[in-house]
Amino acid sequence: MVQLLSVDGDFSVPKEHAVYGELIRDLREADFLKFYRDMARIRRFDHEATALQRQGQMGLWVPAIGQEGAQIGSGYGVGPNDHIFPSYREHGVAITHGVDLMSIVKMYRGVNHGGWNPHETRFHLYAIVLGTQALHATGYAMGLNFEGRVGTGDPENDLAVITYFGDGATAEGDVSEALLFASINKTPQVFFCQNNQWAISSPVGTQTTVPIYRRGEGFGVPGIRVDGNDVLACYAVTKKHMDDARGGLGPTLIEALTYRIGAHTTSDDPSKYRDADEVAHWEARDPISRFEKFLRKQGIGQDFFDEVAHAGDVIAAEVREATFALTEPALENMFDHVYSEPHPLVEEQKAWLQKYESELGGHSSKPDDGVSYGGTR
Ligand SMILES: Cc1ncc(C[n+]2csc(CCOP(=O)(O)OP(=O)(O)O)c2C)c(N)n1
Repeated sequence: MVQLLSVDGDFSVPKEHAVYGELIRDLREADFLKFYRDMARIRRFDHEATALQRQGQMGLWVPAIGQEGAQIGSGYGVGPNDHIFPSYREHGVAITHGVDLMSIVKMYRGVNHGGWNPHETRFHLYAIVLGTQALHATGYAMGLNFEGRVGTGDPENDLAVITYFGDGATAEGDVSEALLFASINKTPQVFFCQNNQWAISSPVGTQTTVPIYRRGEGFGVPGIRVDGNDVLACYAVTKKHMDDARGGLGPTLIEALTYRIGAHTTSDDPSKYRDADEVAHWEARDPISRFEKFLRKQGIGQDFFDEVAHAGDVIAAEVREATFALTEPALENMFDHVYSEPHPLVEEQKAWLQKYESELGGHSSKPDDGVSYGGTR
């Protein structure tokens, strides 16, 4: 397993992982501070979103607490033009590629169509159906091969694709099919599995009998395991294998060993199926406090941590205020983007609902959900 930061925040590079260590040596203090700021920001947002769901402001919230190291580290390891195919928990990765926090809130409130424009962000829409995004990513990566966007050495031209999924999703046929097609077609692609140990109430041992990073071997996709609570290792391993993929060396499966500290979603009570001792074990390996120890050892003072805590309070207040100000979207929105061309059945259903609503006295809506869908949808 690649680990560059000990639980006590000491940085060291084992000889066999020198290639990853070199990538960290290229980073500056500003990069380290950015990693910390973003991990803290997304955790503060996560707590606020959970509170908003409890107050009835969102239908559901999916917390990513404990997985910030895997998400922020890997997110920054992805190149600026690469494409990202996430599952529904990748809020940390989302902010490393410019997705606005309120877009995520709106999606879980159910007032927009998925949240953001993948054409602008290259961060594709959250996949709720487990494993489908692995196939979408492989298909996209096959297209990059087809268009000659791989291995030319031109940084403006070459691209790679990353897909995120959980340990439970590896038991879906879609992930196996995606690995096979990636291998056969030598796609420019990374499969990034966050093994957070649980698929709702099913422990990882019920999904696989071999370590997840080895699950690609039979398909011809090499794998590597990284400490998912070590933001630096996650950055370096992702960057290395995305760079290799862009350069034409084919796909890699990365397993980030981490832990879902919170509930699966706000509809779940994990105390029903797992021990408090297990949670405490992983809380002691928290990615944010580990990185804080590292930064303090680098001489970063209390002022910085105070500033980040204050920024978190400001963001939480802004998100809260913006959520309270949300209005219902226009009724037509749920019909308008189902097909790219008008469809008679959809038109009929829309007309029926409009008539029904008008009989009830009208639908109080705002004609814009705040998302620009661009020209590619
Ligand atoms: C095809 C499919 N089957 C079942 C579900 C219901 N479901 C939602 S999340 C989940 C567990 C997923 O666990 P994992 O892949 O480990 O990801 P995590 O939620 O832990 O991030 C299940 C079974 C689904 N969304 N899609």
